[in-house]
Amino acid sequence: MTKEGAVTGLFIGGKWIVPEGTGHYSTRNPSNGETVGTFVAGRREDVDAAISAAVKASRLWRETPAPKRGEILLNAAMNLTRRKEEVGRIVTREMGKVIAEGRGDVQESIDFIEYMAGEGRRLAGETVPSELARKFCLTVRQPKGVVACITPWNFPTAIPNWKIAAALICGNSVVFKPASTTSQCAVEVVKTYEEAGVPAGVLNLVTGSGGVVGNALVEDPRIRAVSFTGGVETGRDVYVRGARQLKMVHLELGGKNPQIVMDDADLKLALDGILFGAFGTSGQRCTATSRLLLHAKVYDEFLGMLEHRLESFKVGDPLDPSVDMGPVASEDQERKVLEYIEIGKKEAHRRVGGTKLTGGAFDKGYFIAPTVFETAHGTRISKEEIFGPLLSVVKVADYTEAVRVANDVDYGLSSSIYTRDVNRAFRAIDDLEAGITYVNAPTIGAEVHLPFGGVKNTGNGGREAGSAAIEEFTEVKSVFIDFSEHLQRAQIDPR
Ligand code: UN1
Repeated sequence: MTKEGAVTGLFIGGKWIVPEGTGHYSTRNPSNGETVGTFVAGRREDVDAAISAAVKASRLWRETPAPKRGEILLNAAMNLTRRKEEVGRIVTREMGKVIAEGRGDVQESIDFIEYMAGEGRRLAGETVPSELARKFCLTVRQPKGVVACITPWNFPTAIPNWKIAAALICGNSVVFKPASTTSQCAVEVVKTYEEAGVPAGVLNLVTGSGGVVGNALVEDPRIRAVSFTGGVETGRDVYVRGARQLKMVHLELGGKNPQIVMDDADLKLALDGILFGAFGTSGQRCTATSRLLLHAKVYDEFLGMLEHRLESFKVGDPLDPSVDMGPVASEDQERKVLEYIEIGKKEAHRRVGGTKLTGGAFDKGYFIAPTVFETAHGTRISKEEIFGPLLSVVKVADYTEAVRVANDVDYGLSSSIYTRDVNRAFRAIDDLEAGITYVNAPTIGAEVHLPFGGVKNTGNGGREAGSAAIEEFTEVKSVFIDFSEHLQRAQIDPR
C-alpha cells in the first residue's frame, strides 16, 4: 500500500482506496526536500463516503463492551511500542523534530492509548441519592456517535492519538483528517489501529486540504462532535461552522507561554528549562516557551548564560542524535518565522541568532538559528504566537509585574515559574491565567493522564487528554429508576 512512489489511499470502511479522479500531493522532509509519501487529495464525496462508513459501523462499535474496546486499544499500544523506532524516524523525517523527540511523539501516543485502554474498565458515571424513597439515580456515559478528529502537524502521532484513542474507547466512530504536511505519520497512526483489530468503518482517514475535507466534515450533520487542534483563525472558523448545527466543537489553539525566572531561582536549572522550552521542536509546540520574563536582578547574568549556551547549540539533521534542533516543518512555517524575525529586528534588540541558516546541507532545508530578542512587553513579538525558534525576553521588576505581563496576552495555555520560594510558587499557581502551570520546569512536556488545554483564545473552555478526554467524547445520560411501585412526583409530593 505504501510502496515507493505509490499513492497511499484513503482509509474508508476498512479499505485503503485511491478513488478515481482524485488529485495527489506529496509530503517532503523539511531537512532535505526528499519526498516522504504521496497521498490522495480527498474531495467532498470522499468525506461523504467516509462518514457513511462510520455511521454504518457505529452500532456494532457502540455495542462492543467498553473493556473489549480497551483490549483492542491495548493491542494498538503494543503495536506501536514494537514499531516505536520506525515510526519515530518517520515523524522526524516528515516533520523535522529531532529523533529523541520523534520517539517521544510516539511514546506519548503509546502512553495515551494505554491510559485509554484502561478507561474501558472505568468510564464511570455517578450514583447519587434520590430525594424520593425507593428511587435510584445514576448517570451513564454514551458515545456521541460519529466524530471528526482534525489534527496539526507538530505532534503528528501524539495529537491524533489523543483524539482517536479517546473517541474510540468511548464507543464513537471516527473520521480523521490530519494536517497534510504530516500525512505519512497519520497513515502510521491508522495502520496501528487497523492491525490492532478496530472493525472496518470505525476509524476512517481522509487526507486532503482543510478547505475541502475539513469543511465537509464540520458541515456534515452526521458528525456529532469535532475535535480540532490548530491555529486560532482556523479554529474560529471551525467553531462558527459547527455552531450553525449546534454541534460540539472542541478547540485546542495557540499559546504565548511565559517562563518566569525569579531572582531566587536556580539559574542553571532555569537555563536548561528555557533551552528545552523555547527551542525544543524548533519552538513549534502550542506549549513552547516563547517569552522569558526575567527578574531585573538576574537579567544580565542569566542572559549571558543563555547566550553562552547557545554558542554550542547544534542545529542540523534531526536524525543525528547529537543535534539539538532540526529545521522548522515547512516552507510556509519558515516564511512566517522569518517574517517575525524581521518584525523583531524593528521593534526589539536582537541578542542571538535571527537568521536563516545557509551553506552546505542547510541549503536543502528550512533551518533557522535559535533566536533571542530583548524586548519591552507590548511589542508584536512579545504578544503574538510565532511557532518557531524565537524567544522574546522581557525584563520584569518583581513578581507582581511578572504575573501582570504573563497574563497580558490573548492566550493562556502553559506557564512556568522558577523560584525557590514555596509560597511564591503556590501564588503563581493561583495567579497565572493558563490551563497548565509548571513550577521549576519548562512550559512543555505535559503528561497524558492530566487534562490538557487552556483559557482565553487557547480554546473554548474544554480540555482534552486525562479524564477530560472522556467528557469530550461522551454524552451523559441521567437515569432515574423508581422501584416504589407508585407514582412519586419530584418537587411536588411532601417529603
Ligand atoms: C501541542 O503542542 O499542541 O506538553 C501539544 C507538551 C506535549 C504536547 C504538546 N506533551 O509539550
